[in-house]
Amino acid sequence: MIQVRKSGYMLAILVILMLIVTACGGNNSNNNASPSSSAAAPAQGEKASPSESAAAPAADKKVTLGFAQVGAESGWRSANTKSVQESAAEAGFDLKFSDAQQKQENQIKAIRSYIQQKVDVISFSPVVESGWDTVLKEAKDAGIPVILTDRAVDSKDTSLYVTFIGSDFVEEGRRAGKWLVDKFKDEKGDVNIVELQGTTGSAPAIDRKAGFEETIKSSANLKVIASQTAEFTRAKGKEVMQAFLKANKDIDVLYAHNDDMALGAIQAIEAAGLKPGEDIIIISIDGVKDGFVAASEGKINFIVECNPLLGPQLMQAVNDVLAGKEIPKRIVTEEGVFTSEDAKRELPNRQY
Ligand code: GYE
Repeated sequence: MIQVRKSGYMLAILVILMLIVTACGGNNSNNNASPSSSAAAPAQGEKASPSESAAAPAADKKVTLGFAQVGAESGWRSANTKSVQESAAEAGFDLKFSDAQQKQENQIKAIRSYIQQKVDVISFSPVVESGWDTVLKEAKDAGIPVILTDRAVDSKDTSLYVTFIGSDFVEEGRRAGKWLVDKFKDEKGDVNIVELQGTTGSAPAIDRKAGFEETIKSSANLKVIASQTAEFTRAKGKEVMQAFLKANKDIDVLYAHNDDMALGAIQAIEAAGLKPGEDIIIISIDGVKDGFVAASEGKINFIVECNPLLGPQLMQAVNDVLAGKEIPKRIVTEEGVFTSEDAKRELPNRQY
């Protein structure tokens, strides 16, 4: 009887042990059977525990790009901003974006804050050419690569930035000048030109002026009789053109460093009872949609294209720099020129 009772106890213990083992095993097999829930669990755990979050690849490897934009002064700039934001999102980057309202001090502040935040790469379109060495040196010392887009700096030390992606503004000025020289090749009398310059001290204003002057100087009768900045904006373009019209009776040509200033000037010309594109020949640079509309209506006679869609090239450069690849010091964007006739044809295809 004792034997029977003993083996009865043993059996009971065995059954209890088996139950415990099955219960544990059941839990384990549940975890294994459900990969989706087991994948979700560690992600939550990583957020809670800093030691585990160091191993979280997706969250930690997201590239941070600090972009210090010039402002929102023109149609070109809006298209450029959109291109940068969309391309950064497509590339899966964490974009920190700031608008400097055309002020260098704001851009410098933004760059310093990106350095502090230890972003992976800094990019910016320098509002003016000079005065960047100190802040660029700070970025270099912090080991953060800088990519210039759209506008160049005049720093002698080119090791302060990795590359400059943007247009050849001197060439744009030359293209504008060449068209004008050709248009007036049979004209013997004086051709009076007024010029609306971009932001004083900016690369596009300096270079577009230089390229234009270089090409028209061979024709002695092509004369720039007035030249002033209108800061790349429509409002200023209108204001300065009004002043030009008041001070000069015989204006034959307007050369505007961008479409927006030309569009503002067109309002002033019309208000003065003159026909833009006929009484005054108009050349501008950029090729944004509103510029194309004016050109297709014959109000702008010639547009030199400047491409604002720099986002994809910038993101590519960021990836290349972080991958340690060698990239060219200068990446030039491709662009064309358009007469009123071309503008009419091209208008439906214009993206910006
Ligand atoms: O032409 C003008 C803008 O830097 C190329 O800036 C850019 C210029 C562009 O405000 O419209």
